[in-house]
Amino acid sequence: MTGPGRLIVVSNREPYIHEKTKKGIRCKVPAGGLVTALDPIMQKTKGIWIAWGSGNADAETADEHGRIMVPEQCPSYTLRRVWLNPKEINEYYFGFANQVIWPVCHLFQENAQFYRNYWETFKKVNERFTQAVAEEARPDDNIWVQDVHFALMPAALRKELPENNIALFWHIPFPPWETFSCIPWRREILEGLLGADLLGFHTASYVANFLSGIQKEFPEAQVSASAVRFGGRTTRVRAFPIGIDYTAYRSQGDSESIKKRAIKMRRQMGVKHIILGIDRLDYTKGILNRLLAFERFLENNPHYLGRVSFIQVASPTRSAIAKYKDMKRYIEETVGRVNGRFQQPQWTPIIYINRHVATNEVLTLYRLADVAMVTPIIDGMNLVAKEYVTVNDSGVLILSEFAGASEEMGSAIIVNPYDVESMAHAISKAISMTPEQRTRHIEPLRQIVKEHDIFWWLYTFLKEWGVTVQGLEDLGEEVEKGPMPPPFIGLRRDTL
Ligand code: ADQ
Repeated sequence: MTGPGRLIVVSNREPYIHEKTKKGIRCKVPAGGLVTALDPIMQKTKGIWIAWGSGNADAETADEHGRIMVPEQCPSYTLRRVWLNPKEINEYYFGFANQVIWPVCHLFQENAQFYRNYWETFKKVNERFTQAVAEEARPDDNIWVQDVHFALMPAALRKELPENNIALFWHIPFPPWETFSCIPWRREILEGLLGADLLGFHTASYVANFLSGIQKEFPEAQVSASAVRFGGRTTRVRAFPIGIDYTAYRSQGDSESIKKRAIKMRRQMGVKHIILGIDRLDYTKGILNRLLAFERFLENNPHYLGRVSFIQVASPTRSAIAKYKDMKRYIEETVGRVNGRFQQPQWTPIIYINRHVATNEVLTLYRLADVAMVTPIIDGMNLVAKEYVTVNDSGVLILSEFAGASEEMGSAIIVNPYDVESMAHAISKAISMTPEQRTRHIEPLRQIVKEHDIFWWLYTFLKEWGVTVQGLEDLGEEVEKGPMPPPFIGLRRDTL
């Protein structure tokens, strides 16, 4: 154990974005699992978060070094923004991260574009972020790199800052080697990752895929079940299933205002059963097959016509990329076709919301929905599954066997997201469960989320890393005691 030092987090997405609006500059919190998970932690540790300054008012709200204290109402940690020009955004973010690593790791190689300029800019941006960390870091700081965008940073940081503790958490699946090896620059990516002291993945199977890939690419490496010895140093590799801020979701979801909103919405909708899907509009999330399953369910169960509605919230994401545009079009055509086929004057089968919704609305929908369908084609973890069972007391979770969450939440109704017919059956099964069956179904799931919340994730990761972090010295004790009290405005997302 060393330290306690500060925690420096590096991620692509910043936790607070300043945008110009007609009403002046507004601060918003972006959708996405990573920010949702790490902001409460940073509020406790008061460290530094280094990220791409992506808002059009980011520069004018930060100082000359790109620094700003956040959150606005309760400044508790430093956000250091790194600036990228349009070419870099296009080639590093939309290009390499989202059209090379993302599709390949989600087994959609056919969606990948292996352009050399994407790779060159990816390297350049990784160097730029490495320099930003070097400017901020003290020798006892613990540098925790987040996600695939900075796969090259652990090795680069190791060269630049040999004394610091360095770790990386990979938030998406790590695919079998046969798939990963199609990336022409796979060797450099793996070498970059092996600069870390500790590498975290969501599940044991991603760890196994990674380790077997290392063995194939570097036959000289010594690979055990949880470590790689290569180039004279050791990198530990382990699964840490990410959780949510359970206490914050539970208490806010249980508030009177959310309960009232849910009751009002149900009355307005006038249906007996409500099914929910909430995702970023990504081809990995399985939205299309889920809608087809709902259509098949209506076809097979005409007595439910007029009595069940499906709410699909799909927040726009990466919409400049052709595959995302295509997916959006297919989904919207399907919504139109299914509604056109079944709609009645007083009843809409699929309610489709194509925008980012505020936290209060998300919580209301979780509270309201009798069934949540979390059916990605493949997903690193999927936090929606965990949020839903936390907020809803008597709902049913239909969960894809290919979401990382299914490793822990195996008592959900598990489905194969490619199998539309069986998903339609899962819907019938879920909505015909009695209130007692639902409560029996959801309670153990909630218990798992409660025990393995975000602070448990953090604690286990830091413990394995062997570091102690300023502000988190009592974390072990608090984790043992159970879920923690909610941090200040821990859940405020896009509501300012
Ligand atoms: P994401 O792919 O972004 O994260 P996920 O884990 O589902 O996916 O988290 C999405 C978050 O955004 C949730 O907190 C959800 O409530 C919120 N959200 C989604 N749609 C929204 C909408 N329309 N409006 C408002 N909020 C919305 C990546 C990986 C995941 C992994 C996380 C964390 O792809 O597999 O679980 O990182 O590691």
